[in-house]
Formats: sequence, structure tokens, C-alpha cells
Amino acid sequence: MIARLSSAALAVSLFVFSTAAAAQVAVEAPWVRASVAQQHATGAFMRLTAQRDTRLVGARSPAAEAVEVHEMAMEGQMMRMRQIAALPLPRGRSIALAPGGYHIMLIGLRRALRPGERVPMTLVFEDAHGKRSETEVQALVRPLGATGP
Ligand SMILES: [Cu+2]
Repeated sequence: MIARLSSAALAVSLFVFSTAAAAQVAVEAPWVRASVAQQHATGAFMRLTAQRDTRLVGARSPAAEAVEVHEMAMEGQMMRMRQIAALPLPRGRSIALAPGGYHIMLIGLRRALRPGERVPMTLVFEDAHGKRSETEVQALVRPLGATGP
């Protein structure tokens, strides 16, 4: 993929890389569960590894009206999802967002998401000093029954 970038584009991406180093987070295998027509919401999943203590504090996507960070938690006898203000990403530890656990919720889907297409998402991170940075990802849409990348 790098080989296909022009040297100018490569220089720009290296520049962005270096300025974002303060809250650098590796994003692996981002994917979104497919949705059907009229479906209101779906989940996005990935693996995040921060090089310094960082928190995932938000996300957005042109595919949805709102994007929230969710956790699963017991409410009485029921496992329910709920929004959290931030997901801690301790330095060097790989944090999984996966079905049944932490996930990113795309709410108010603007259209059905079909398997095989890519959904652009912007992840917003905040480092220990409160400095924010953003990372763009292209999440692959996987079939409704998918449980992993
Ligand atoms: Cu959710």
C-alpha cells in the first residue's frame, strides 16, 4: 500500500504521523456489523493499542447521526449496554472492542450498511494531559452474524 503512495503523499502522512505522536494509538482490524433497511443502530469493533496512557473519548462517522462509546454491564439480571464518557487505553495494552464487550455504537444510521463496504470513522483520543487527537479509520462492514474480524 505504501508503495502506491506518491512521495508527496508519503511526506504528508509522515508529517501527520509525527504531530499525532503525543497520543498515538494503533487501530487494528476495525469492522462494523452490517445493518438492514430501517435499522436504527449498529456496532463497530476494533483493537486499540496506545503508546502512552490515552482515552478514547468519542467518535463520529458520516454514516450515522451520532456515535457513542459503549460498555456492557449488568443491570439487575440483565446484561445491557450503556454509554461511557471515555474508554481508558493504558500504555502498551491492547484493548479489544468486541461483540459482548466495549464497542462503538453508530446511532441514527443514514442508510443500510452492506457487507464488504467500508465505513469511514473518526476516533477521538485524549492523552493524560488532556490533549486531543483524531484518527481516521475505514471500518469494513461484515455480515450481520459476524462475531469477529
Ligand atoms: Cu451499544
